[in-house]
Amino acid sequence: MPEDASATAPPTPFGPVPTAPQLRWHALETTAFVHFTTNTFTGCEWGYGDEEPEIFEPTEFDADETVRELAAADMKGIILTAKHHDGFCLWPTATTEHSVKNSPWRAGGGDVVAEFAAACKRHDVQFGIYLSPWDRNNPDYGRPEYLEIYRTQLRELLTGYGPLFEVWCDGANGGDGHYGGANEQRHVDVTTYYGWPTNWELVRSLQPEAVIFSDVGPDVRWVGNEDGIAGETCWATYCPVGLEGREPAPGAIDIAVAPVGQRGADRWMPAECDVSIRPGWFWHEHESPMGPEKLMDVYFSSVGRGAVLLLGLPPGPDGRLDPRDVDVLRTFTAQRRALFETDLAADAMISASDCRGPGFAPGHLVDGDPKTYWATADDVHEPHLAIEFGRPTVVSVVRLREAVHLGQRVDRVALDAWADGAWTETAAATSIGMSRLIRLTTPIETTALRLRITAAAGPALSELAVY
Ligand code: FUL
Repeated sequence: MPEDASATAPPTPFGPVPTAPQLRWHALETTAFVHFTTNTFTGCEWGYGDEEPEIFEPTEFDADETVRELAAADMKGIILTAKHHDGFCLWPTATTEHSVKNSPWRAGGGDVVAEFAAACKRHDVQFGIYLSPWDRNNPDYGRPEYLEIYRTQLRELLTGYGPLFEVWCDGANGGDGHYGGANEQRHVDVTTYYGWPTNWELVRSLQPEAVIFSDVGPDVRWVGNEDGIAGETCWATYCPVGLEGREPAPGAIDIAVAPVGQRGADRWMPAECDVSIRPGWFWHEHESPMGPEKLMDVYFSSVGRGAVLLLGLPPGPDGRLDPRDVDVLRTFTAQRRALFETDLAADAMISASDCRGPGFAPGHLVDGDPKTYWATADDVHEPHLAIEFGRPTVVSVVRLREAVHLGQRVDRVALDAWADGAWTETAAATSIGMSRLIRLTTPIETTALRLRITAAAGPALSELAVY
């Protein structure tokens, strides 16, 4: 073996690392959540389960138009509520009469899930499903029999609609409901009733490429709020904490831990930020979307902290996205693209205080290739990078990405700007992971930046971009 061969070997992974489906999911960054059911027609957020299927009549529904709009806003994946808590199924399931097959829409011959799946395929957008475990319509809900029904529904969705990128397991369980006319309270033990390990085995066997989302993963964790805000520190490593010393389960976790995760936890379970563009998840006539500036803040506090954004965009009763929501989405998209149009680091001189060897040069930080990365020797824990622009340059955002297939190695970074012959610390951040956007409160003008890194294991960064 030549003497320097070991010096150019890639770093050994540090701690847990993402699986291939998790890596693909990370790369999506922005995804959309489509909430659509009888609630769209009744004005409810949580339908009781006694809605007549006749009310589901989205006369101008066109999945292609919706998906095209979302794809144009860089939504790389779409998750559809195939069944929400009211139990109304958007596909003609064999398990219940409470579905599109008894609605006037497409004369009972329609399948919203199929139309979305096909439109996603056409527009090169990944497709995922939400299937509410809580079912306020089903007479068997709360009894063991319901589990078979739920699993049959899951199986229908997992086998009938092509590849799914994500299966979304909700933790909400409200208690009262129609339940086939019983109109009563039904409480379940969320830690045991749903038999989650069995359900997830079903997903694994039928859709091995999909990630499973819930409060406890196993692949993607709920961020712990519906505001689109990951922790300022947000580790991709996480071990869910249960309530009152009990096992954690969907619907029963300590939500204070979820936004932050834990450094040193033994699972890679990154955060997903689900937030609706509107106050509610479903369309309501008198509600308005958040503004584009707020949406930009949400982008920075989710994607900018290593999470994936799952943005709720609900169709109205005509089946189409609300023009007001579309306006916000388009403005936000244009502003975001303008902000990230020119990477000022691409033409700068980048140097590093240490380099692992050939193949790991700092030039990989700006080569636009997510597979290449700059890495240091194993025993280097506090290296720095210098970015020289060669002329005064206005900087407002810095983006960093770790080579996450090697784990989350960096503990902290500090960003210095060159001013009046000295370095001045301008910003600092903790967890990096898949993406970290450092947004300066006020843009600065400088000729050079320096990034000081503190890392638990020799860092491996795949990107440093400056805007
Ligand atoms: C929650 C549900 O109760 C809401 O209605 C919505 O679907 C949201 C995404 O998840 O737990």
